[in-house]
Amino acid sequence: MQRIAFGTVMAAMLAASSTALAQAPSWTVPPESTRCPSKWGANDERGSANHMKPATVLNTVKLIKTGEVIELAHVLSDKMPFFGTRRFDVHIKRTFLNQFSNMRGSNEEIVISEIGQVGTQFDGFAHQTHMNSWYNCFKVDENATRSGFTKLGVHNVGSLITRGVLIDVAGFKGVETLGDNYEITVADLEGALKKQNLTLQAGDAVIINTGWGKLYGKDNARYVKSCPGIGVKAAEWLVAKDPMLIGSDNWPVEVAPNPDKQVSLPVHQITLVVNGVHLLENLKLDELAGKGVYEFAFIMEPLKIQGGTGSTVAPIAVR
Ligand code: UVW
Repeated sequence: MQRIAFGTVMAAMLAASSTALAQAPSWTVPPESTRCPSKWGANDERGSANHMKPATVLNTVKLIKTGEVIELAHVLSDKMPFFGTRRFDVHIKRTFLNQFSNMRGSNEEIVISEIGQVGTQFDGFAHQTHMNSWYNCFKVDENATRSGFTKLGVHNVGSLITRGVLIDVAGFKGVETLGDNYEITVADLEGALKKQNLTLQAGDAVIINTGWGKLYGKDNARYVKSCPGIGVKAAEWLVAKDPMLIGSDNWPVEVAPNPDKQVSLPVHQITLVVNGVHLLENLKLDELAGKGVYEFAFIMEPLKIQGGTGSTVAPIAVR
């Protein structure tokens, strides 16, 4: 009788612990005690943008040899893929043809949109949280006003001019486009960099080509339904290289949905919240990858949206 009871209890305990194991999420946000203060200082709001210094600019311009400029932004229009309820509508205003002798005409437009998080877009640190807590443990509810966030606003970021490195993972794998929810591994990043004969340096703008951008504006439904990209391990590997930003030709930079169904866009938190590293999404990389431009001068400035979470941007690569 006693043996049966003991066996039953053991079986129940094993079942409970294996259920708990099966349910443990693959990644959890580190506690504030370990992620704050930021390595950039207790009151720092700039995070990885602290890499932007006069010496960074001087080193970057040394990479310009031919003067060729390659644009990395998609055109802003209502044909873009949108995440959720985001939109971008242009309404032309043919305002007047004035009656002076020179008959000067004038046109303008009203754009109904959000401009922080549409198109080729830069993510500032106010964009993502862990509950009420941002990068460097600033608190959302203490800094939210009707006219913008009073901490971590994108207007503080300024010009970003640094060495750009394209990691062409699609090229390395010999495909036009990685699979619909392929998680890029550390081995993929290392392999592509080795093939390109490059290593990462602190302060780089690291740009990852997945090939997913080929769907942009062509099959928007598939583009936003899922995407290939980096997962937790590759993100942690990249963050340890201390980049100025991490960008890609997909909508969240990271693989989506995450292979672990219990977590939602964890790379957003690893970069923006935990480590203060900016993200750059929906890049247009076909020309850069097509021409095999792996190292270049990266130049961009987010819009100065007071207290904004991000900015639509038009970065360029110059070589
Ligand atoms: C979210 O806002 C969740 O995504 P993204 O930064 O990719 O636009």
